[in-house]
Amino acid sequence: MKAVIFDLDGVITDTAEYHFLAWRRLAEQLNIPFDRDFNESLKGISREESLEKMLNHGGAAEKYTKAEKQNLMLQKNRHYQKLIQNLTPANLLPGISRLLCELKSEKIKLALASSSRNAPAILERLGVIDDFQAIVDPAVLVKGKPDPEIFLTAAALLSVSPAECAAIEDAEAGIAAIKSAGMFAVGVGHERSMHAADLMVKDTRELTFDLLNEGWHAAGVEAEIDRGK
Ligand code: B16
Ligand code: MG
Repeated sequence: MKAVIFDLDGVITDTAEYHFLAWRRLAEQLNIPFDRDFNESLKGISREESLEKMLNHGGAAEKYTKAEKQNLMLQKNRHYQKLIQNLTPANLLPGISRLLCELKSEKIKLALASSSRNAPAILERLGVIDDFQAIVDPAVLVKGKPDPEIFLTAAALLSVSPAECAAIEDAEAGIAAIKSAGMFAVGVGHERSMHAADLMVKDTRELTFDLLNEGWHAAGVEAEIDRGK
């Protein structure tokens, strides 16, 4: 394991909650039903796709022009940016600060693969931006998660091969992206949405270098058994 690639929302910090609040506010305005269960399906996917899903869910897919949709996304993002304004290092999820320190002292390279265009500002506020050697700019990607492009781009920016990377995600679309990138997938959250991960934890406080390293080696042994070695 030469590199660890992190998702942001739901892994490094709980901005997933702020996305939920901002989308719910927009949904209420548009009279679209919106609950935490539905919100799960928006995790990890882009702003544009999230809006489309939400409008479909409310039977309003054809109701808005392109320009109106741009405006709806702007409204959501403005509210979201207000909510994230007060983030501080205290908003790192439990165990993440320790994990970043452990990975740095093991000389593991770190990259960020977040679909959020607000990611650099968030890392800055959390005080960890300098820990990352690479941050993928989601604006340059052709396809979002579950496509592997974002994780493959992160590996390329770090000059490591995908097989040398582990990546941590809290969204089903993210785990699918990691697996199709040919990387070791670490899932944080409920078994229901994380079943495809190679290693699963319920909570970020369980994430340590030792756990990742052991999981990595165990998966390597299984892969060798699968190949009949
Ligand atoms: P923004 P991640 C994702 O971040 C969020 O999970 C998803 O809910 C959001 O729609 C997406 O970023 C885009 O975010 O509107 O800030 O550009 O989980 O990939 O770190
Ligand atoms: Mg996430």
